[in-house]
Amino acid sequence: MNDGRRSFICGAAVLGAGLLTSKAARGAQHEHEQHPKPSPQEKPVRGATSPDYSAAAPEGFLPVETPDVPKLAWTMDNGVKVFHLVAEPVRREFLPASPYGDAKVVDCWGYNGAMPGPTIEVVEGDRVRIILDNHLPEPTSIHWHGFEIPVEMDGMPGISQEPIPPGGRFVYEFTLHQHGTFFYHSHMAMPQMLGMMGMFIMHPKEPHKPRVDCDFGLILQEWAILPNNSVPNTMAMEFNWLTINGKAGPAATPLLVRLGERVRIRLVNLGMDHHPIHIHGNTFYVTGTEAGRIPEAAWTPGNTVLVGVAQARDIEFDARNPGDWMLHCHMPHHMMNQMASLVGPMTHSGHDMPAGRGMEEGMGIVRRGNALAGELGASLGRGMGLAAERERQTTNLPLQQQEHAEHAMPGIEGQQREQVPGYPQEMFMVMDQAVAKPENYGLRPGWTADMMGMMTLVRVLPPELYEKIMALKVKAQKELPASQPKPRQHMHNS
Ligand SMILES: [Cu+2]
Repeated sequence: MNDGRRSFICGAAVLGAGLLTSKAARGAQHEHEQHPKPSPQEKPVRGATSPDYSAAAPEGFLPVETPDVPKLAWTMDNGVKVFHLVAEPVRREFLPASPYGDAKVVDCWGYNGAMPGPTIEVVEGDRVRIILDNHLPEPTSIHWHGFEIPVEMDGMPGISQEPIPPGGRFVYEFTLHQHGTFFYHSHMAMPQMLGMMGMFIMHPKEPHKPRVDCDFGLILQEWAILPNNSVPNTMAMEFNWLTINGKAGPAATPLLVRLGERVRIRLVNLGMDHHPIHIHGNTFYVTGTEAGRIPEAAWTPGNTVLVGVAQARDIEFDARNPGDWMLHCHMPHHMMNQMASLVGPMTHSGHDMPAGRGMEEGMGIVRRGNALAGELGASLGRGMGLAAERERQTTNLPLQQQEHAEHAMPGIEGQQREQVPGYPQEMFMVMDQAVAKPENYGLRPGWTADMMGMMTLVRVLPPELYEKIMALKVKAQKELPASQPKPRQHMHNS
């Protein structure tokens, strides 16, 4: 019944039955892609993705780390870099199981078993061939977003190529003269909202200056997923799950930086909303867009950068301030998992959710009446507070949160407290154990409490702690062969 961190109630029948029952904590279920990089002699194989950031990076270039997303390995054929993508359904765990509920596993579409699709890394001037096999039940193609390539390679079904039928294959081949943060995606709108996209990094031949010591890539996505449902509603206009590289906070793997290093973070947005991405404790410069490098004279300082739909933004900063700094979208509703605004009012208002009405209405699907009708829509999310008088002074939180809120206000206790309009509003769910991994070592106990939605951490670590975590990663890697990225190697950077 608990369908993620923010539990919905799915009907009056379940209101009293077990909503408050905590499930036993389960171990974190990390996903491990085990695809070794093929040797140059081998033909590309399906799912030939490498979890080792350095293995699939062009030699001599600082690999771009895309936490929680594998890299796509390639083979060389007569001077052409050959990649192999398979479009297919992918089940993705947004959030592991925790005492608050089951794992949130979502039926997405992606590439090579990954959602977002594996990161492709090439160098300006490369000639690349991308073999695309369609293992989806419907036609597809790939659009290379912003690439200046011949139109017949543009991946526009109907316009520049025949749609690739289920079971079919299309071979894209082009020479790349650009550099920067790019991405690839299906040009069908609905499949985009199921996750069909991936990052495509083009390193410049000549490294940018000043050079960076670490380079990260993050893909921002949003999802509308009904309670107890695993398939995103691609037609909904309101979103209740927000992810970075396919993980919702606190499951997103933090970005590890050694104190004093220069950092680049590449942000890509392909969804329905813009995302003002904010970092704590550091001032960055915006150094690139989806079309490549911005001349230094035009860099603008900031701590929040608006990443619009279909845009990419590169930010860079010198990590001089030690600490575990939040990096997150600042849209308040993008800092939540499984928006719970529907549950509190219904339970607090003294009116059980009427039998026979589902939560679909809460996502904007009104099956009868109008969206603001008091007997229907208003209590179900869209018109919150607009129609039904009885809901105006009630909270937004699910029952388990209401029970959890125990902070006393001087002079206001018990029932009195419950009469404070809006009470309670705080949302805390501690799930440190569920997301335990080397990258989270040393974080303050309870750090997961307020990590939700489109949110991760940039950990600027003193050398000792940095080395300790790298050692833990190596140890974890040995225990789970080929499943964890290796520590970053210092190379030429770009
Ligand atoms: Cu956002």
